[in-house]
Amino acid sequence: MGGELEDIRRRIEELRKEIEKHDYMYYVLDAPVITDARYDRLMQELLQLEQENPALVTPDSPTQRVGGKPREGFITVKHITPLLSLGNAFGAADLMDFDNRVKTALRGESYSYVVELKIDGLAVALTYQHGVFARGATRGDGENGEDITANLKTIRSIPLRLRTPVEILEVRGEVYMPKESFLKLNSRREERGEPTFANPRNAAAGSLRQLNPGVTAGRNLNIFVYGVGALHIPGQKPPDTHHEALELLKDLGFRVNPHYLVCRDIEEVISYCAIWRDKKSELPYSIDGMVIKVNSLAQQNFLGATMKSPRWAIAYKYPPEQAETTVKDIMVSVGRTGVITPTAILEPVFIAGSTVSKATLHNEDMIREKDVRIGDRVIIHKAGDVIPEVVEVLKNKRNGSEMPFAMPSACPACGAEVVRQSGEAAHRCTGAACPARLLEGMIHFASRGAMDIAGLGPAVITQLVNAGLVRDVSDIYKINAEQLKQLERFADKSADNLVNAIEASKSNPLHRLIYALGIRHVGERAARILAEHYSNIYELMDAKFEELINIPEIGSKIAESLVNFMHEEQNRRLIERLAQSGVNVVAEKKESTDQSDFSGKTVVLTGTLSSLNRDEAKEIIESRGGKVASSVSKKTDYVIVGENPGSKYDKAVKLGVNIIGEQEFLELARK
Ligand code: 1X8
Repeated sequence: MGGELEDIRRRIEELRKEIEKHDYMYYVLDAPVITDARYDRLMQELLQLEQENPALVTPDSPTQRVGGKPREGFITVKHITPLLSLGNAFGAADLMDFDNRVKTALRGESYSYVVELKIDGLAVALTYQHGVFARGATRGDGENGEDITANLKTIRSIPLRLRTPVEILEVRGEVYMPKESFLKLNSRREERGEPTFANPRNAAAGSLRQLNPGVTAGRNLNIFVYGVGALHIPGQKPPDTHHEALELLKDLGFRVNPHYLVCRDIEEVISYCAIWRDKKSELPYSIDGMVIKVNSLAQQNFLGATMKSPRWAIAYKYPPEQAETTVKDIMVSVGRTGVITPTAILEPVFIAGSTVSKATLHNEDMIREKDVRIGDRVIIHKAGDVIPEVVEVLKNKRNGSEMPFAMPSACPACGAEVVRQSGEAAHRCTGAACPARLLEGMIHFASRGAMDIAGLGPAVITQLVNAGLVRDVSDIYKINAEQLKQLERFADKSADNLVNAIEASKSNPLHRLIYALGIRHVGERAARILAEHYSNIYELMDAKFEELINIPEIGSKIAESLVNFMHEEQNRRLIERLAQSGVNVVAEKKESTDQSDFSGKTVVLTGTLSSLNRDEAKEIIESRGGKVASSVSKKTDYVIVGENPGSKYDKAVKLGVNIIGEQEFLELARK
């Protein structure tokens, strides 16, 4: 059957070439020639063939861009040739000085320059062996960087194979995040209550430093390649100039920024830099200046480098664009996680390509540090060319009418008390029924670790909120099937199922309710501990700080947050309403719903557990009278899920089998 395998091999190669071509067209040239659907079909066919013939999978296959597993950390690697940093020029005079140094050193030889955009991202070095992408590293300290190969492979404009196989090649480039992707990423993070990135550069850095390449893959990073380290192409004349090197990089399949210009003298350089100072805000990515390089590679070589930077290149840094305006007001808004953010309302000014009428003030400390007052004249800029910020207050322009600002003590959305917990910069609304936090709070309430109401996911919750059926989580228990059936996409059966699931959640053990309330810092484990310590929710509502911190594993952060939460009247009323609807608020005496051992139970393990191996887990289960099975069925009692679970996990979800994590498993085993 060798012929058949040969056919498969040939087809795989054909598909890879085809996919590479389209990746190149789409990601490097920005000129796609086939539809997404056709591209997906090619990829599907390749994936299938590789799955059936694992021996034919190679690391340079387009299927391997996001194949990597999460790692523990990054390995340090030494660069073949060090990545130097550039000297800086801040104006035309500095450029003239640079030109004079070059002129003197070259003793009357003629020379030219190449001027390129200076991308505001992270420098990386890519190494190719025999034409295959072998390693990618961060700049690090210039001598040694971190091996981030798996993360770089997710960037589709980085070729995994060169269009001409070269024995050894090292190229340099700048990885960046487009402005638009950055804004989208930040708003997604804001919605989820995760900290946002200050600028696209930090976002790119954070994305490249991910231990899980799957996360990097979702971040829409891109690269411009701008330099060659080591290069030898057999039978081909090496480039004489940087300009030729850029052309060669393009031929090899790299994404090279198109806006470079060969200049005959420094005057041309200066006027090209001036052009981009005015046009840079039109670019879909941030640049922080221009890079000027002596064109001839022989002359570059001759000029050499100092300890820190090459003598043949310099970075021309644009002054950050700033504008002066007036703070008309300071407003606060409540995010979906309850964080209260102050924003300066500005007299509109044009800056870096757009009119700005608001600037984030981040938090109280920042306002205090800069002493921003309503009525102040201020200087603003755009962090990373994107996010408007107050740089400084022009205090000498004050006339005494300016008003200092204080964070509100009551939430502007619901009136609940606003607190700033020790060690945190943010103020937060403590109201669990705050309308600004409603959606997020409700999604958490119904989620798996919490009240675990099947069928009440984010989409349905959004529908319920929009239809005005729920104003806080206690309203969930007032919904009836008739109301649900009025909603779009609700059939009789699904409405009945949801009502049943809601009803069933009333008898959840107390720890689930405590966790479901979404009290900051009170996770599943803390909720369990609290539920074991108190006999009902009322005791917890009146618990004092000193009492709470004396409970093992309950620290001051949790205690402070709990006391704040229970202190808020609307939260107490919410708990009261839940209790009145029949939600269980009483702790069980010694576990009734959770099994105390595994006797007679069938258990399936999937994924990697962090604290014990498979055999050890099996031993624990068997020693407690349980049986470990290899596949999930309706008869399975528990599926224990570790890191990177396989299809067994999906199956368990589908069949509604009890899924428990490592922590919970160990707790059960301890009983
Ligand atoms: C840094 C950068 C260079 C270029 C573009 N963007 C950068 N951030 C370029 O050469 N086009 S060169 C460079 C460096 O050598 N440190």
